[in-house]
Amino acid sequence: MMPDMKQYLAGRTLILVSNREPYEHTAAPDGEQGTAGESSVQVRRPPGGLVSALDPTMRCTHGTWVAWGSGSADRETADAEGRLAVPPENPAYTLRRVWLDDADVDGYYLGFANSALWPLCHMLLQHYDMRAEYWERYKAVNERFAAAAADEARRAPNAPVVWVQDYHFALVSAMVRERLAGERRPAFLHQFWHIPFPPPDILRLLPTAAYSGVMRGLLGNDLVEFHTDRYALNFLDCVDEFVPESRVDRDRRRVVLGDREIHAGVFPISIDAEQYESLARAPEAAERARELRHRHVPPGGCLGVSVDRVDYTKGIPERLRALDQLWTDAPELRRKLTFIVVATPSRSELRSYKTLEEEVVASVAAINAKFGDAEWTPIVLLKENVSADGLAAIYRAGDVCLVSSLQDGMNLVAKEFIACNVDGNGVLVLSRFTGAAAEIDDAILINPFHVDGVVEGLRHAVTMPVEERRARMQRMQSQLHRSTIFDWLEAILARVNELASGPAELRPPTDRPVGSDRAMRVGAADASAA
Ligand code: ADQ
Repeated sequence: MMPDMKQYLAGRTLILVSNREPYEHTAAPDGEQGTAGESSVQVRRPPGGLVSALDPTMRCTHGTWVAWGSGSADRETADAEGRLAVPPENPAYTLRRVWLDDADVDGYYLGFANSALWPLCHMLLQHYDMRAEYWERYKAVNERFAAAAADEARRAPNAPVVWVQDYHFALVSAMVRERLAGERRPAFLHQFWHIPFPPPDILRLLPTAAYSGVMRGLLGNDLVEFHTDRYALNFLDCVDEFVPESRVDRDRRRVVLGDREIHAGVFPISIDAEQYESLARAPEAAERARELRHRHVPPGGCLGVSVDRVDYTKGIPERLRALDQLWTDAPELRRKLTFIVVATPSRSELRSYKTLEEEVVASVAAINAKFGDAEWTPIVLLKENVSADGLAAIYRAGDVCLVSSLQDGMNLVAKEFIACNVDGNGVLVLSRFTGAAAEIDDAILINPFHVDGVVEGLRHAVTMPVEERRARMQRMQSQLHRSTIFDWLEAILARVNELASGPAELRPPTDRPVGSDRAMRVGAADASAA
């Protein structure tokens, strides 16, 4: 359940910076234009756990969310500064849109973020592609977001807490800090890094200016948050190596740089477990799950499921290779084990992603031709974006969920499967190179680079006695319900509150609301609620 976030902010104003926006306005396609006077603009809420957890936080804390205005009707629905009140039906906070042109998207988003940082952080070097232009655009776009965030910090009625999301904005916090230098109310700056953080030998494959810029940019934060301790330690190793004037204290997960302290924290992200569970328990999901099994699984058979964006980090070809080998080595599992593979295209503008999509389609067709027959299709490939209740039904139908990421910051699919396994006897086969593997004790861990090991893991899963499956799933579910997305949020904001309040002698001159009386009263009420 959503905790009361206001108490953790203790009267501070939250300014969130992310690439994706929580509300996107799009012009309706031509055929759907309303008649004169009717709005032809639609509001879309991008799916995803992060937006669903952060939007209620923003609603109750009334801050500002700075994000890329990517919708076709975003400009016409915002003011000259890109600001608008959201949610549209019941405004509670400000969305500040930052505009990007095609060259920005190519250089900053598809370029430096997704062709350089993404493959390096996942240590998949064969996909690394770096150009000077990417870095230049990345700096320029980060500067634009920093300018917007700093402007919002100045406008904030209370002392600002700026929370930057992810690898798209490695430079933003240092830029905001510089822009706000000398302000009466210092901002507290922190950043969540959603993907793995690589060791120094990998990060140094960037040009010197870029790896040094990334590390110095991140040190603009007061706190940098990771999913696992391994990523936090890699970060500290990179600081040690690339920022020689800093002092790294690994035991306390801390860096001293000049007169500042920068903390590295471990906060494994999670999902709204109750919501997924209730979606899976709904009668429609039960019906859809029955239907899926009836259509695809021979009587007495077993259903495996997997769900991913098509991304080379997710190990989809490796998974298909393992299934091919499994049905080759274990003919008794033909016509017994069916797999539903949900693989939705993403970042298709990049050639490596497009090639991967084609490879997945071709491999599935080859496997189906090799083992399938008129009555049985071994792999059912779903390429569409599936709604949350549709996904819940697929997870519910599955006896086995296979997550074969080559590297993955956390992997939320593993947690969604656990939440939706309402019959309580599913088995999770999980890559040991996911953040989730550091947290979930009762999955069958596999190395996706090692086909024989994946085959072995799958055989173990499909032959596991029901009592063992139930016992493992029950433990995984209790663990998940003790650590949801709200616990994640609460833990981070509690840590921010602790660090931002700091020792009394170091507290900012005014931690109290400035400006209007109304802001003063809100701050006072919030503090007393804590
Ligand atoms: P992603 O790489 O996107 O996230 P993941 O954590 O698995 O990976 O989250 C994907 C989300 O998209 C899940 O909620 C899943 O249900 C959904 N999804 C996938 N395919 C879908 C489809 N066809 N239709 C609808 N929904 C679909 C990044 C990092 C991860 C980290 C998260 C959160 O790469 O390691 O866990 O951020 O920090």
